[in-house]
Amino acid sequence: MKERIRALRDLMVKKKLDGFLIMNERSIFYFTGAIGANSLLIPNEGQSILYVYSVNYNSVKDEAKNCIVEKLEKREDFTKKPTEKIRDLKLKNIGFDTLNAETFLQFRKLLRGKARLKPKSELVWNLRKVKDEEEIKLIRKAAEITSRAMEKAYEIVQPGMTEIEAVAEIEYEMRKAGAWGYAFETLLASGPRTAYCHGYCTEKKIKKGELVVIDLGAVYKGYRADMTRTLVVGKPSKKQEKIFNIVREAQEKAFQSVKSGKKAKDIDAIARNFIKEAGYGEYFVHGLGHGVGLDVHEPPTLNSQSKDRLKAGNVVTIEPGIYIPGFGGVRIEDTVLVKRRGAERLTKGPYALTLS
Ligand SMILES: [Mn+2]
Repeated sequence: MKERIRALRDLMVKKKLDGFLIMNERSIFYFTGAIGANSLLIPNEGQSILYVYSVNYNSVKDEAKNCIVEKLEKREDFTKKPTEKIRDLKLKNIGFDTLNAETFLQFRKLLRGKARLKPKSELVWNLRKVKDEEEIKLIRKAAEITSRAMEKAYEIVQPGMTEIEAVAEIEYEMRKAGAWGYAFETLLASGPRTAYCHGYCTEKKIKKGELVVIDLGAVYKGYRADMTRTLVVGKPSKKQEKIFNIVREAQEKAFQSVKSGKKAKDIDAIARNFIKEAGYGEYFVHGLGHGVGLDVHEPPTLNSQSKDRLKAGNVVTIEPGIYIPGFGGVRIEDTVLVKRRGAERLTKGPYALTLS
């Protein structure tokens, strides 16, 4: 983690910043390993300072690395101490990641023109989107737990059970396999509801012969994985099989094209053109994928507008889908590690409509 602060300081020098203020809680965790602090001030040299309200002081003090921890008293204005520090250190150009408008104005008022605040979240994202060895280890573990839960899903989904009942079993399996939490609300949609890209789960009973889309992810020590499979309870119809095979092949083709140096939009195009040529272009209604790490949706983005170029160490999802209103949908998603040559699937598991 020390290297992460050093790496940010290198970027700060290039951008002529002599300080950086971080308020995004996952980015604070990224640099310090602590959860529950309020803000982190990283001057270009010397100690970084982590500000934390008294309620979380003890835990943050125990967890935080590479910084000094300063307590904020109950109801104290959290902008006061950092601004005093900025003025003491005579910092002039401060980059920041996420401040809401109110907080930004409050900082600006207290700084009284002595320093300028500049939105520079991209500097932090440039670091966070290229995972180091430690992070890859944790995402790998999150992905293993996720894959295990997906296998379980194929075993337990039965006609007659509600979507919520199925999710209960799947989430229990994730916990038993070691999940610290869920990367997002587990989605399980059945029948026509599978045509909704974000279908959550309901009291609807799963029926024989219906498509079931399951989108789940585990958290392990702060890191996330993301995975989707589509299955049919019972015997699939010809049309279900056809759509499934198109999505499956689109996902495989896109995955095969992933490697360091490739433009994200070109990978999106490979899946998109394949689905288009199969006649279902209008039903692939979202981007191909997104970065995964401490957040479940983070840079880089894989869609037709993306300006990102993939780099070894990126962890991204590859998740083409076809959603036909009234009929249903199919999505297949894996979390994938970008390597210098090619890529590696971190989530893996059944690539079939049924387990037989
Ligand atoms: Mn996803």
